[in-house]
Amino acid sequence: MEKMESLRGLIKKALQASYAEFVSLASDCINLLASEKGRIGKLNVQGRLIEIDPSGEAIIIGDLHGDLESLGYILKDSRYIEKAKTNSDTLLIFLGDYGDRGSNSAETYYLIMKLKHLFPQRVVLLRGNHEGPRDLLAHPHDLPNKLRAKYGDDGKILYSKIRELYEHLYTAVLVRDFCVMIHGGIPSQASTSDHLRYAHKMHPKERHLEEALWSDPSDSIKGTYPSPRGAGKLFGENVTQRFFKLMNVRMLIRGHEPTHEGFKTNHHGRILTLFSRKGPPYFNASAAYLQLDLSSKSNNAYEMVSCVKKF
Ligand SMILES: [Mn+2]
Repeated sequence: MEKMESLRGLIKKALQASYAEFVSLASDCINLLASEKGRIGKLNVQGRLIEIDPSGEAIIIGDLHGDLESLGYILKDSRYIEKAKTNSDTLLIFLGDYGDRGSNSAETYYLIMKLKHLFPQRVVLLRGNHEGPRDLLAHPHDLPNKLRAKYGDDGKILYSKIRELYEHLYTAVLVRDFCVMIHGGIPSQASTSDHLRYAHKMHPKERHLEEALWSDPSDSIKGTYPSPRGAGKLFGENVTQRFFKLMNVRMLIRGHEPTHEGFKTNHHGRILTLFSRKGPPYFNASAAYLQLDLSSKSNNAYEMVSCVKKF
């Protein structure tokens, strides 16, 4: 099979997968994630935190929200499938928010699970607020309707499987001495890295998970402020600095906010936001992904602009 055809083949499969294929992929993916603990290739898994050493390369993808076309573009442009097949150790890291809003939520889920299944040691799936815990799920949440429209009553079973998958998605990635990746923002009350690692177990008693999935940075406040989203918080630069000291990092890479250019910076470049989808309801001019050298000595996003791939 030609290399480029295999990406095309994967996308075709995502569009045409039967209920039986989809549900069995979801089960496999849940079992795979449930079994991940300790050292897996370059990944070191404890709780819902993945730690990696600052070496090698990563392709980092922000919110997709059902935009299969943009995901296909990123995989093609980054030559990710070819790299993964030829044993390169390039990581593919998704920052969460896979479904809802776009026209291909079901297919996007199929493809991200398929990638995890094909390259388990090289694909990381973070949890977004659209994959939140049962008491705190984002709206609009049209994934169940999309599954029902495509698979009929079987779509309901498929949806409950995907809800089960949410419980296994990761809260954060820590690249030691460099950066942390989280869907939304910083857990402002965290006083140890375990608060990130086990945020899923402490929820809803503690708000670490809620803030990780929902919060947004603000350049005009100190401390935290209630978020207009109704969950999570707005957090100022002093909160970011305190957390960076705790985690021994100098940058946060996140998704969660739509941006007109596909990316934006906050807190003097210490926070980089990626938005990797196009179309309604935001109609952003560009989307972007990040091709990052994990051994980078960059101190802020301004020094990483050449790694931001706009499309
Ligand atoms: Mn989000």
